[in-house]
Formats: sequence, structure tokens, C-alpha cells
Amino acid sequence: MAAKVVDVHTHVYPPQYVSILKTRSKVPYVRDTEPGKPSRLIILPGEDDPSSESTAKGRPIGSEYYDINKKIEFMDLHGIDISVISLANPWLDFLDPSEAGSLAKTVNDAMNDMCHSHKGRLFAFGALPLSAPTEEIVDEVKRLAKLKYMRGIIMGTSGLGKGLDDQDLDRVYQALEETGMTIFLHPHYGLPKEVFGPRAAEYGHVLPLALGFPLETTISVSRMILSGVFDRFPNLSVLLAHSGGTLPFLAGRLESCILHDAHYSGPEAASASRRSIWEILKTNILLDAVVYSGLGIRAAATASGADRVLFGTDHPFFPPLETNSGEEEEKWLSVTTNYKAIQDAFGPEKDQAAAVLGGNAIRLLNLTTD
Ligand code: 5CU
Repeated sequence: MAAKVVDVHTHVYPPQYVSILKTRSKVPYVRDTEPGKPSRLIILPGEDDPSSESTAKGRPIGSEYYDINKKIEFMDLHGIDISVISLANPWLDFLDPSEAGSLAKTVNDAMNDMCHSHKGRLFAFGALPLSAPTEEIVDEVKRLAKLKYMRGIIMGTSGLGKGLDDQDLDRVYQALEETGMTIFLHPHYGLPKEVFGPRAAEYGHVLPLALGFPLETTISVSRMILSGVFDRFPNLSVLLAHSGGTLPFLAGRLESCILHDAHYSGPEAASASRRSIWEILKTNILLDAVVYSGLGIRAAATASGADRVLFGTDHPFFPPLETNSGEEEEKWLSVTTNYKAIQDAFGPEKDQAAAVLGGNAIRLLNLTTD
């Protein structure tokens, strides 16, 4: 029997969520442009800045963003057996605290139902009502853990508003650790736009997505490490988007800076039992394989182990720019590049490639239904 292919980085906006975006006029929102043209999805901070001449205002949003049957078609086209779907950014971060809890339930139940309607092919990461009181967030973690298809939660880097090194998140981390729910840590906020310079608009979304996103993730998980999250919660499991940003490459420098900084005073700093970044990478961190090069995958596998790297696509983002006019649908370049990256990374090590393509996800996320 052929080994299964599992996509752990694949998003959906359930129709209930799109309806909310349609009622909004501030980012995030969906707006109709010209008649006959697809609506546009405006989600990134500053993306609708009226002072910018950029052509980069949002992206067209078609049914591939919210129709789960389109996800299945995409999976079939690309040889993907199982997908672990997650709400795309900016999740529930922007909601008023009074509505976040109930909308989290609505959206998470919708995701779980989608999985049920394609049994065996779909699992999910839920979303947390992070603007709600902590009690409600913890309750939602516990509720999600009981839903049949939920295997963790997706969240951004803002946490309760102060980042992921905020001690007020400890109760949430505790609930996630106790229930064995994996955190899928995904960027959204990027870097301050000033770092991209005055010509940034000429470059479309390239700098924020190629560099802003991965650096945001790198900084966020580094703050978790520095503040001792993984010392307090040694069984917490965190799947980092985009192969950990630049963490595999910079882990040595980060560890060395800790060892050479007389002023580093994180909670566990003085403790001889502080867990090193290398240990955390190999026990707490999972890395997706959404990095588009064999070099990147090799770095990820070297840092965390080939048994902790997991294939992903980022669907429905990064569709081909041009679609062919023929009848047959073409495979997406963003997906074929990631398949090839895995092949390039492992060459004759076929078992490792198969593990990254699916075996690791099935084992680590327990992707069975009974
Ligand atoms: O193209 C984009 O803006 C994105 C995004 O917002 N989120 C994501 O996961 N991938 C691409």
C-alpha cells in the first residue's frame, strides 16, 4: 500500500466567517470590486492603506477559500490523502471580546462538521477566542479536545495582545499541554512596514510574505523560549509554520547569545535546568515543510529531526498566476515546488521523504478516527 500524503498547512474560511468579513469595512474584510470580477479579501495589516498606490490590495477570493469540496478537489489533483484544515489568518483576533467566544464555537463546529462530511480525509486545528476572558479561552481548548476531528489549535503571534511570552497565557498553555492539543503557530502581523522601505509597494506582497511572515514567527517562538514557556510546559507541542521561519538557521546564534548575556533574566535564566534551544527543537517543536527548497527542508530536518517535519501546501494561498485555457486543471507550482523540495532534501532516503510527506503527521497528530 502506498504511503499516505498529509497536508498539515491548509486553510479554509468557513462560510460563517466569510459572512462576518462581508459585513466589515475595516481590515479584515471582503469587498466587491467591479461587476463580474471576484470579490477581494483584505486581511493583512495596512493592506488597504489609501496612501499607497500598490496593486497589492488584497487578493481575489473565490470558492476555493470557503467551499470544502474545492479543498477535496485540490487534494485529489495533488495526490493528497488527508488534510488538517485550519482557519486562515487573522483567525478570531479582531473580534470584540463579547462575541469572540460564541463565534469561536460556531466556526470550530463548522470546521469539525466539514471533517465529518469527508470522513478520513479531513482533520482540523481549531481557533481560539483570544480576545475573550482567559476562562473562555481555556473552556474552548477543553471543548475542542473533545471534538472528534480536532487535533490542535491554530494561533497567531499576538496571544492575548502582548505576544506569546505573556505569563497570562500560562493557563492556556497548561490546558493545551494537558489535552495534548498541538499549537499551530502561524504568522499574520509581519514586521513594521518601515523596514521594507519607501519602494515596498512596487514589490507587491513579496517582502511581507517571504520575509515578514517567517521573521514574525521566528521572533515569536524565540520569545516563548526565552521566557521559559517550554521549561514550564515541557510537553507542549508547537508546529511552526514555514519551517520555523529562520529558527533552524539561527538557533545556534540564539543559544549562544543566551549563554553570553549577563543581563538575560528570563524566568528560567539562572536555572541550571534551563532547556537548550536544541533540546526544545527536538522535543517540543514540529516544523512544516512549506519552505520551497531542499536546502530549507534539510535545515528543518537537521534542527528538529526528519521525524518532526511535516508536508504542507498553504492552499488556497499561492494559486498559479496564470491558469491554462485547456479543460484539464493544472497542478499548482507552489505545491509541486514543495514536493520537489522534499525529494531534493532526502534523495535516496525514501523512508525519510515518506515520513515527511505523511507518516510523521499521522503519528504525531494521531490522524485516525477510531
Ligand atoms: O497571501 C497571503 O496573504 C497569505 C496569508 O495571508 N496567509 C497565509 O497563510 N498565506 C498567504
